[in-house]
Amino acid sequence: MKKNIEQAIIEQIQKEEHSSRLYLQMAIWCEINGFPGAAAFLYKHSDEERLHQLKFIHFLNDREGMALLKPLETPQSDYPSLKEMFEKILEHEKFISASINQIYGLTLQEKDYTTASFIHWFINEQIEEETLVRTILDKMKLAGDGQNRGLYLIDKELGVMAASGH
Ligand code: OFO
Repeated sequence: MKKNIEQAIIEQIQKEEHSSRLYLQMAIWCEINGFPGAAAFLYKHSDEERLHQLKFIHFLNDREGMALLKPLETPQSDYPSLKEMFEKILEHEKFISASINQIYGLTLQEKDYTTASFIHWFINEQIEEETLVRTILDKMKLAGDGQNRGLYLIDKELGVMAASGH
């Protein structure tokens, strides 16, 4: 595997690990702020990011590269509202999508079609994740800002989604 692709994957491993910790910290915020459904959803999402991280690690190691773990920044721990938290999630997922697309572009440039095929799974995964977060945000907008009953119902729904594997 070319060094520049290996390096891009190592950086992606760091981003996926950060995503996992970011959502873990968000889950903690939800749990102590009375949103048990959103907490369950985000604990689960955090686990999924860890699986993404591992997927990149195993791919790199299997392709005669070597995965490296890099330092991580401290995730944001406080949020003005549940809606603003989900806006942050969408912004973060868009950032991750851009990063995945960049790696894909690099694999094509280097004619590394094996890695391109591997990255394809993540391209589809990002479409799904962004759509899911947009749907949740649309529901929150419909419920209206600060509407306790609406938020209660959305929280409940997030709990159901987490239990059913969203
Ligand atoms: Fe790894 O998909 Fe979200 O960040």
